[in-house]
Amino acid sequence: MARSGVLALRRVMGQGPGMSTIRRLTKFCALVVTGVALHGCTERSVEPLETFEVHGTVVRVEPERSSITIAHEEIPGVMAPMTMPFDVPVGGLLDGVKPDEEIVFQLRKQGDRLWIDGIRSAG
Ligand SMILES: [Cu+2]
Repeated sequence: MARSGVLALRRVMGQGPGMSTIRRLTKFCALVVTGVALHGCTERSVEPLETFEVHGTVVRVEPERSSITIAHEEIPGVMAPMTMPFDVPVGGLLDGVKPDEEIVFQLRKQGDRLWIDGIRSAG
């Protein structure tokens, strides 16, 4: 289907696209973009957003990668105690956070996605 689409596109380009062809292509692209966007939204909203307050010790802070590695305690129903990196998409959350610091962090889970959107010192 993609292949025939490319062939059709080539044929159109070869003839030199008329105004109506360009309009049709624009409409088609808009539909595809909208479809992808709606699909993405639907998929995301199906997964429940879960929140966990987790205790851990900071191992590594990498603001340039929006990442923090934490030796964390058990997260019931999610995972056993371990040391692992977490995404921290919210800017500024890693400011002042240092290795060996004891923290309580707010972990968000939606489907397979995990990220941290809150960090405070446990001391
Ligand atoms: Cu883990």
